Amino acid sequence: MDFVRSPEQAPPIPVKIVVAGGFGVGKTTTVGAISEISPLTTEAVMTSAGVGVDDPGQATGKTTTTVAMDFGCVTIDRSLKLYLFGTPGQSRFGFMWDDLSHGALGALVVVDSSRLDDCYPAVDYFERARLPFVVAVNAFDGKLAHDLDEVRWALAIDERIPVVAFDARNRISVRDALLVLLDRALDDAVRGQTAQ
Ligand SMILES: Nc1nc2c(ncn2[C@@H]2O[C@H](COP(=O)(O)OP(=O)(O)OP(=O)(O)O)[C@@H](O)[C@H]2O)c(=O)[nH]1
Ligand SMILES: [Mg+2]
Repeated sequence: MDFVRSPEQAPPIPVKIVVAGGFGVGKTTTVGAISEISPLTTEAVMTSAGVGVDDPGQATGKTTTTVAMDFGCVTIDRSLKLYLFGTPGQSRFGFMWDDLSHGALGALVVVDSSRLDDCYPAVDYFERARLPFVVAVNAFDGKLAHDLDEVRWALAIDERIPVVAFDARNRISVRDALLVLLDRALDDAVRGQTAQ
């Protein structure tokens, strides 16, 4: 009997991806929209103690917040399966980001274009972490408060970092944003190899 697996039978390569961003930008929504398993979430009800501290912006119906992480997964093709780790957005949980990013191939940094000042720390974090990332601007209700060039300028995003618009509630739109990230990570890896 032959116990050697053919490439078609080999299990997909697991790849860790972080879905990060400021408070209430749509990270949990993003993971939930694409995950092929019921996503693991750690939502806690927001209390009045957060009023004036946590501004959910356009997400005025928001009643819960992530306090540890979101987890989901999606098979891209026979050779690749993504494991998605969503971060908490509130800055007081920032200490979790190092652990959640450990071993990740890259990050999808979700941005709400109407609250750019809340989104800068996430962009800054991944620039310093030297992890490939893509800035994904969540078009709440199909509209962007600023166009993509303005977002790039306001957040001082390097021209080599892709900035894309997407809809966190739409599976295909999330998939497309993740494919841009995979492309970007592959580019980085190839560039790193040729520089050696
Ligand atoms: N209308 C609209 N609502 C959205 C969209 N994306 C997210 N929401 C809503 O916005 C709220 C916040 O989304 P979440 O996915 O919880 O945001 P988050 O970034 O995970 O929030 P934290 O974990 O608290 O930082 C939820 O009530 C969503 O239903 C969108 O594209 N359009
Ligand atoms: Mg969340």
